[in-house]
Amino acid sequence: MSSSEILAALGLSGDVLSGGMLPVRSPVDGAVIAQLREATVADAGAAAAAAAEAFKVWRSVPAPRRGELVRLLGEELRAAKAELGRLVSLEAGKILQEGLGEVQEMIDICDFAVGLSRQLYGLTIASERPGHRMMETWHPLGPTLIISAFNFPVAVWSWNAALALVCGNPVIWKPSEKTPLTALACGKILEKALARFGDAPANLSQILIGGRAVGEALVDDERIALVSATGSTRMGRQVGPRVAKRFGRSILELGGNNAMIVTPSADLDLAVRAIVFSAIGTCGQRCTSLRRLIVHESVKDALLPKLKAAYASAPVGSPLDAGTLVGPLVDLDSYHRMQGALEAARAEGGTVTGGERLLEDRFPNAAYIRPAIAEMPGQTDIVRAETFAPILYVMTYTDFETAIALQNDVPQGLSSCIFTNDVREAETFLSAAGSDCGIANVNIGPSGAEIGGAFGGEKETGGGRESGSDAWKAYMRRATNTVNYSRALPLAQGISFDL
Ligand code: UN1
Repeated sequence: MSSSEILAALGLSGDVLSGGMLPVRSPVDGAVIAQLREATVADAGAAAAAAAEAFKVWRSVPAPRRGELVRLLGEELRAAKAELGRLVSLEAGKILQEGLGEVQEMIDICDFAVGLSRQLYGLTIASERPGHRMMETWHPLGPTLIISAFNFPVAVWSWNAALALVCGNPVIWKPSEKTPLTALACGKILEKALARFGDAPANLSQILIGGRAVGEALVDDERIALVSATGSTRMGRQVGPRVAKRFGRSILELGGNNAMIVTPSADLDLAVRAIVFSAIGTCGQRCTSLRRLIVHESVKDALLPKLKAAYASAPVGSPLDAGTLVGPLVDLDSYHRMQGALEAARAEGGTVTGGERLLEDRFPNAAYIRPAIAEMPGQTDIVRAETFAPILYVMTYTDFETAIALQNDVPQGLSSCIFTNDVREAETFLSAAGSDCGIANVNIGPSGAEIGGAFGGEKETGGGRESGSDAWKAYMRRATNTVNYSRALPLAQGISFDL
């Protein structure tokens, strides 16, 4: 299937794809597959105003009815899974299996959100006053801006959109400039669901393709109640304070520098499989990708040769070809950043295996690389930085406390894991004195989280939580209500205030 056939199958063709100033390049071969028109700052203001209007209607639609829209979205996504998965591959460069997995993640969150739409419950709380009842009510918050990154171009939108929509909030989506086509395709899919739904307000969902100026205008707009931004820590450092300045709310999903501790009792075969998937899957471009391996010195010699053999034999190639496990980096800039990091690793005393460019003859404008392993003398500066590429830094430890200290001694705090069959080590890792990350796993890798749990992390990862558990609460405002059904007016704290 050619790129135009995939796009046409998703309802994208003609004028929408040409005539603009924003070139969309496929990481598969670097070819320009569309030339899109970008939104302006004025468009951003108009979108915020339209979302505010839509909110006035949508907030009063009963939540289970709002859930019906998301149920229909889930149905349309099921119908479009093959094509959308393929477009994700084409536009983001991840292998088809992972493109399809990403669409499945969208379907899963829709299912979750539909159930949630019949819950969204608050508490009743014991009142200290006779004849009084206290309770919490959760109300829609307001227009929600979703800023998403290229690496999960559609799933991250759906985590936010599915929850925001059932919670009663209109959504505006500013996708990565590297992956606007998948966003437009999702827009078409949602349009189908909206048509079947029937009476949703206009502009319940809007997509703005644009750069920084458009993003900034939306981030600063007081009509946007919630900004959910996924991307680099650098981006979050700008977005977070700007939203806070106007007392808006934000959910930040920023960098990760995820580690695995491999202990002497670990099942090494299991560990190797988990390392390979989480370190080289998505070509190391997940925010949950494994970047640091903290291995007990007694097992390093058993583990590393197995790992190096797996790295050497992992098929690198077009993500659309069956059998490929490692697709390209998103672009050549990423390739250069990866080389810079490997140079720094060498300068800091590391020994690097892999990392070289591949398939340059066939794909001169694309960035295929052999994933790299860098054996480091310790947790040096480059190890503490997130490089969005498949570089696995390997360090050793002798005592368990040092392993946990190394795990935590980075600025980021997204995901982490331990491979051990020792219950004391496992529980210590999960305890208050263990991993400081938002995600901490035992005997599975740090990436590939299910949607049922809250997703996000601490420190420079930004502190936000999306997806499952009670992450929905960030999309709603809480009201505490006290109702007096007595004929008296007792005051709290026993205060007497009689005239
Ligand atoms: C991301 O990389 O931005 O846990 C999200 C995972 C996926 C989501 C990653 N479910 O790896």
